[in-house]
Amino acid sequence: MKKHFIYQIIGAFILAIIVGVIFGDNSKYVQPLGDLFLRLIKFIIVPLILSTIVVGVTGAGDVKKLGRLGGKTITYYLVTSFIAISLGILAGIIFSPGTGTDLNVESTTTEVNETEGVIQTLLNIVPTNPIESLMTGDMLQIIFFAIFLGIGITLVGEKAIPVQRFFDGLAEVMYKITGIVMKLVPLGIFGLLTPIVGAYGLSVLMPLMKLIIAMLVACIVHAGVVYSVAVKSLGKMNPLQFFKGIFPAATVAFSTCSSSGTLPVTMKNTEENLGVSKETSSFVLPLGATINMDGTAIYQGISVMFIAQYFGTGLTFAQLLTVALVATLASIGTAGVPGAGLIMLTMVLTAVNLPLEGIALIAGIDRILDMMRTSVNIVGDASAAVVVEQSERKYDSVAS
Ligand code: DAS
Repeated sequence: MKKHFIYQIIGAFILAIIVGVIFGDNSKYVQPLGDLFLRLIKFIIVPLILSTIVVGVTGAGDVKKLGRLGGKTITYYLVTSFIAISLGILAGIIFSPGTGTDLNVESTTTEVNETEGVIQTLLNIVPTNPIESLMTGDMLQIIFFAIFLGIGITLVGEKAIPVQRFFDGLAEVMYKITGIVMKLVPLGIFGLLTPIVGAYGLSVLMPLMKLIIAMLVACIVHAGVVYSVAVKSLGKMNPLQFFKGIFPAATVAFSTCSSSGTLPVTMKNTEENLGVSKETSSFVLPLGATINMDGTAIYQGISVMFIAQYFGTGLTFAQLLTVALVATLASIGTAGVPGAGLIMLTMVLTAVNLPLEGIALIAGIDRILDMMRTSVNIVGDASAAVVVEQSERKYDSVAS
């Protein structure tokens, strides 16, 4: 990652805060710059994810290696997500205010709409019409389709080489287009962040500062401890080199609040700065951007504890376990788009019979929490890519 690019990103952040504070609500006039950047990102996501996963799966070479790669990736994701949710619950217990705090929330009187159960969420991953999934941008279904397309190509072999070549070419084209779009990252950060700083200012954050601080501390502890230990012990990489290498993608995730939207940058940083092969990154990262969301898992844990305390509802151990399971699955089912975690929070609150009024409590500052959780989400994905890459290298050296 070129040094001046990082300085441009940091400069965009600082400028966004200055302009936001000075112009307040009027800073919304730079929003179109952010919207343009988000549209360009959305424009490349579907063909990029489809082609890179097919390339990642076929690149594995044989179904056996594919099974090994998938097994390691999913195991890593589930373990780190469970640690994240446990940390979120712990932070929620430590930081959430006593009952009857000074926040008064109008009852949202929203019916507890039937959130799709866990089973339905998992069933929805299987597309009934993959072309429709591509058109609607249903990430989990696109990933399912791409993985099976790759497995099919691998199993067919010779006859499917033209199909494999098509996706190899499409992936290269998408990488090139991504590189062009990425040059606009500083502009996008400025256009997205300035209106948020202008809208929220600093005063409105005061009453919910505890929740924001809890989220910040839990995210720093999770990323700083879990990912450092993982990349050092399993990835054989200096944690400082890891965090420096993934920093640009983390800033894009912070500004866009979209793991999927940040995916092109995550892949670029992971390959160019962290030395992960395209074969590993194009399998581990698109999958992670959609199903691995440690930041979201932390957010679910903290939010549930904050809401339970706020409404004076203690949670039994069994309910805490339910929160841990449902929040882990909720983070898997959360789409890599802004605000998706807040929607999934209804699933977790429902699972432990907590009032949905709690959503109104959090919605006001959700964008700020989303910035932190999305950054952790993509850093977690990158840590998985480093760990899986190292284990594959070790495997290859042993196998050869
Ligand atoms: N913003 C989502 C993402 O892109 C995470 C969330 O909303 O929880 O990862």
